[in-house]
Order: sequence, then structure tokens, then C-alpha cells
Amino acid sequence: MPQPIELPIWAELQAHHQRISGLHMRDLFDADPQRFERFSVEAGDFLLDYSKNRITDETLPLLLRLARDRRLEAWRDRMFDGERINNTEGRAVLHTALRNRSGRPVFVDGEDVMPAVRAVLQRMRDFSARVREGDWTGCSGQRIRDVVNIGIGGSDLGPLMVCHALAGCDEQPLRVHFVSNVDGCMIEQVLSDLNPETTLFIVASKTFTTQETMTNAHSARDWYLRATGDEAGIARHFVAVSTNREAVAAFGIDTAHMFEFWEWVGGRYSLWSAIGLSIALAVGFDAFEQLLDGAHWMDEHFRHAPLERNLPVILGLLGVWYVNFFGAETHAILPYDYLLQFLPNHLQQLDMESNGKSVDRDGRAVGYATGPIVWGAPGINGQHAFYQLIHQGTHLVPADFIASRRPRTRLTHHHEIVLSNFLAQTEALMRGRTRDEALALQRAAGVSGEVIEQRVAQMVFPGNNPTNSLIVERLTPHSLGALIALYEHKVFVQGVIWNLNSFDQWGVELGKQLASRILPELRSGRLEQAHDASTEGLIRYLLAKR
Ligand code: G6Q
Repeated sequence: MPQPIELPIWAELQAHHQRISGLHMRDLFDADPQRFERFSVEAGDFLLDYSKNRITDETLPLLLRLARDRRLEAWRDRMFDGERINNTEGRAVLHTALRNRSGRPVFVDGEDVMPAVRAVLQRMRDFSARVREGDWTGCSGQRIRDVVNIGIGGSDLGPLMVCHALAGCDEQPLRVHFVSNVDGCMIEQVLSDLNPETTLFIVASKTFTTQETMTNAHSARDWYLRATGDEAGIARHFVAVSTNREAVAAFGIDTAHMFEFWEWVGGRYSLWSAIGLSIALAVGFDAFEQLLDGAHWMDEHFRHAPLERNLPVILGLLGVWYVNFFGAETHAILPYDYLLQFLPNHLQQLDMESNGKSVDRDGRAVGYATGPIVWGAPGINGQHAFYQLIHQGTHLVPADFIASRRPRTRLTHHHEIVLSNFLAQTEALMRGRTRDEALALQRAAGVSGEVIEQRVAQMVFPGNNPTNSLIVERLTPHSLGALIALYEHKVFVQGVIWNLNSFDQWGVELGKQLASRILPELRSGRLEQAHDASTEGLIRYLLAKR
């Protein structure tokens, strides 16, 4: 497969960029009162307004040609059909099967995976109902009050984000906590408030070998045993979510209390699998199913909507437009919704671990930029922290603004404030403030002389900073599922354009290997391996200070 930059359409896009990069969006809006209607799409739970982008009528058709020349639709179908498109690990990529609500079979090597998917969902339904209703009791016969999910990366970020988003202000029978960091402070802090007789631990690990998770799981077990002395009770207080039955048994968890998933589910795509058990416990299995329904809705939209009205395709191509033609190095995710507080963290992993690569799926060095640095925080808080750089700094920061139309809070006057800021910021980032406008403001305030020039220089905002406005009808399990799946497919679209395997993560290996060499040195107090002078100096320093 040729690299994208070898395609004629790439040169056409470069030429188009040269023609339009000097245009200001303020002028494009002035010239076209229909710009919003022409550059927005309503679909399902969403309105996507992408009119505040540096595009003209020609841009999207050219980007769509790029997508077609990269055979996006064929790649998409290969993913949904269970082909082993994760070529470097020889695996299919089927998180979409986990939320396949259509009754359609999905085959991997001739075997339909759907019966096994449905069987695990049924087990999750039964188990979560028993725990939530107080039917599953702890070792002393008391009902479970707290659940601790022990996992990291893909076995943490997705469920944490969803639990926070869906719990909202509603009363729930269980409190769900997350322990990910192996720094002992985290588990100590979480456990300090809990009663071992009413706490259930979920050890969530695809491999069941992850150092951080296994260390935390052992500390949790020690804590439980120190308090109760009841080995047999472990069965009532520890369950596992994994693909590795042997390791679960070796840890001492009865495999009858193991919730299975499969190698064709990538960690950062796994919240739809049994890794979502903490979600089902936190908000109930019905809500978990609605989350799956929403993601399935987005899968169907991605598969069937024409590319020009296809939400993940539009978002993916606009991202490529900025990364490859404007040289943008970053992309911000700015939810105007407290409940989506952890969405930027989840999307950061999803995007950066999937497309943060410089070798393509065929093993060639890429000669073009790939995944941007994805970051973000709730927009309202960001306004008081880092928006200064987006408005007046020297970097181009394309951003997604996400808000709900209908609030979850009863304090609706708060929601109006949130929305007014959402709208004002995207307007400000698009329009900016000209020198004349700044001058007029200062004159009206009675400023004159030297001060006015000084002030005006600081008060000019260049504007022309691209944003997408994504309005979710209301944050529900369904719309949240669709929202997450939207970003999964956006990442997929970009991976296809850049010819990447978005489903491996070889770049996390080296650090893990080196840590496993250094740990024995810290433990024994002896330097045994050759290191560079800096690393050796640091190890000697740490050992000498013990
Ligand atoms: C995700 C990554 C990574 C993974 C964690 C936890 O795609 O592979 O974040 O989820 O390293 O792995 P385990 O679930 O195997 O403990």
C-alpha cells in the first residue's frame, strides 16, 4: 500500500492548503450566512458543528477523496468482519462485537464469537444484580458496600471515566473506587476508609501479569487477610476480569468468579467487555447495556452513514487536515460537562497509544506526522488555567468542545452559565479581536496616550483557531456509549489515513523491561547492570541515601 504522501491527492491537499491558509474564518463567516447549515451534521444524540474550522467548500471533498484513496471503507469492513487487522500481533480487532446488539454473527477464524460474548454479559448481569441487591454477601454475611477496581491503563481509565459520568448525583447502592497507581499511597488512601467485610475487589487485568495491578492486588489481599484471617472468604471478596485463566487461579481467585474476555479486545478498547464490570456494579447492568446500545448505534452510523455525513469520518479527517497540512502538533478535548471530567484522560490513551507511531503497518518509517498530542480538561476550569495559550500563544491548538444540551443537574441556571461559556469561547477562538476593536474598547474606557498603544498590543487576539462543537442531547448511558465509540472510530479513521496499526503498543515495552532490571538493584542495594552515567548516578544517589 503506498504511503499517503505518495498519493496524488496529498499534493492536491497541499496546494489547497496553500490557497486557503491565509483566509480568516471571520471573513468566511461574513461571506456566507449559511456556513453553519452547510458545515454541521445532526445524527442520533449529537449535533456536530464543524463550521468553525479553517475549511472552504473544497476542503472536505478533497479530504474525503484522501479517505477513499486510502480505502477507508474497505478497512472499516475488515475490522467489523473480524479480520486480523492488528497485523503485528496477529489479532482481530473486535471491540465492536462486544456491543453488537444486532443479532448478526461475528466470525473469528470461522467461529461466531457472539454466543461467548452474550454468555459473559449474562454472567455480569446476574453477578452485578446479586451484589447490588445485597444477595451476594461478604465473609461475615453482610452486604457489599464498596467495590474497588484494581487495574491500570485500559483496565482503569475507561471504567473510571464512565462510572464518574453516569453516577452523577443519583443515589447508588455501592460506592465504586479505582486503584491504578502502584504508589502505595493510592491503595492506602482508598482502603483507609473501607471495611474489609463489606468490600469487593475486582482485579481487572487482561494479561494478569501487569506489575502495578498484581502488586496492588496482593496488597489488597494482605489487607483483607490481616483484618479477617479468613482465607475461604477470599472467594467472596475477590473476583477477576481477565483473559488469563491460569494466572487468575494462581493468584487464588476461584475461576468460577472470573469474568472472561478475549485477545481480540485491546486494553484501551475494553470497557465494553467484562472490564466494564465496575460500571455494571456502579450504575446497574441495564445502564451498562444502554451504554453498549449507544456504542452500537455509533458503529452502525460509522458503517452506513455516507462519508460526508459520518461523524467519526469528519472528525478524523479534520484532525488530519491540521496535523499534516497546518503542522498542528496537539489536539485539545474540552468537555463543558463536569460529568465528563475524565473523558480527556481516556481519549488521551485511546488516541496517543493507538496512533502515536512513527513506523507504519508495513514496517516503513513514516515520512509525515501522525497522532497529535491529545490533552484536555473540563473547559470551564481550563478557561481559568490554560486557555491563555490557546487564545494568544504561538501554537495552533485545534480543539473539540463538548457539551450537553439538557443538563443532568437540577440547578439549571448553572447549566446556562456553562453553555454561555462554551459558546463564547468557540466564538472568541474563531473571531479573535482586531486592533481596531481593541482600540475602540480602550478609547471608550477613556484610555489615551502611550498606555493605549501598550494595552492594544496585548489585547489583540489573532482568532482563526479551529474548534468543533459537539452537542450531546443529554448525557445518558446511551449517548455516552455513542460518544466514546465516536472517538474510537475517529482514531481508526486517522490510523487508516496514516497507514498505522492502531491496535498495538510496542512503545510501552522498553520502559517495562528496563524497570524489571533496575528493581532488583534497588531491592538488593547493589548496582549489577551497566547503565548510562545519568541513570547510574541516580541509582547510586538513591542507594547511598537509604
Ligand atoms: C491498552 C494498553 C494498556 C493496558 C494496561 C493494563 O491498550 O495495552 O493500557 O490496558 O497495560 O494491561 P492489563 O489489563 O493486561 O493489566
